[in-house]
Amino acid sequence: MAISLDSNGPGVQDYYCGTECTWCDGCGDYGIMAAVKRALVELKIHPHEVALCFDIGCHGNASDKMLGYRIHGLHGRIIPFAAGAKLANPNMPVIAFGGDGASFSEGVNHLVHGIRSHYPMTFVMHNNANYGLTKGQASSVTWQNQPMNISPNGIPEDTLQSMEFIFSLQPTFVARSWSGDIPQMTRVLKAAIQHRGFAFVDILQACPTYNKFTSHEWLLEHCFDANEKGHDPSDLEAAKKVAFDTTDRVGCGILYQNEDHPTFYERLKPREGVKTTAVEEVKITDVSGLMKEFI
Ligand SMILES: Cc1ncc(C[n+]2csc(CCOP(=O)(O)OP(=O)(O)O)c2C)c(N)n1
Repeated sequence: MAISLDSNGPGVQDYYCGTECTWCDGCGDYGIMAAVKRALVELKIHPHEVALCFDIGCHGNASDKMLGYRIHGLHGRIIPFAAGAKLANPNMPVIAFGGDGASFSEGVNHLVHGIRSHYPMTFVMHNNANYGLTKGQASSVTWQNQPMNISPNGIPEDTLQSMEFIFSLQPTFVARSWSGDIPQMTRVLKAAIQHRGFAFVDILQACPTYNKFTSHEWLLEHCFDANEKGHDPSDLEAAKKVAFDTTDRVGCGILYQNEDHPTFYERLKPREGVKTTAVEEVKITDVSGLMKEFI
């Protein structure tokens, strides 16, 4: 990743966008996006140097609430958009944002292939454990027995064990944080942005309007910083233990990090030794002859 070493890095104000926020009072999206801006500023990345790719959902409305090169995709499809941007211009940091609905239902296939492809990008999952934008339906990570809109008696399905699922895909970077802890999210996001492969960042997000079971207060009480308690992110087995066991407390921080695995781009034989990026190789091609064949 080519991060600007300009000592005159941006300030948070450089990411400021005047569009009015429409998130509910107390929504975790405010804290998450504050941490994203802080991470970018601390890494001295200017708005014109980063691609910010937003899925559809409450979180996706951040696409017009901070500056940067921004894409607002289709529900569940932001990972392929973001991967395409990164492969076209590997020098540019690419951050994709998606909800738990998009990530574990509509776009779960893309999450699977994003992780196993080792696309060099960051994926931030705004995990409010429900479908926020469409007014609080259960997602696959909603707790069972929780009355939600459309399922007032609780969901009949099992709740997805999301971290077991993520670790089954042999990821190289897994972190968890929560929307009330801006310093921790900032630290985690900085490491994720600098990771050379696919960085999966699960942010447990307060949703005061629809999620009544993991509220800001619940998260404050249950989340702890596993790294501060001595968790070593290079230890895969220890990482799984912290990630899976959330019975009493929820371990946060950088859970697993492996910088030794090659990325998708590094495995692409045709790009070996090529100094230009795909985006620099774009040229105008005359297709009129080809079109004539169809007339
Ligand atoms: C393929 C597709 N399915 C469903 C929808 C309708 N839809 C738009 S936003 C949304 C909920 C988003 O939930 P989530 O991804 O968890 O994000 P949140 O709003 O909670 O941030 C749904 C179901 C859609 N736009 N496209």
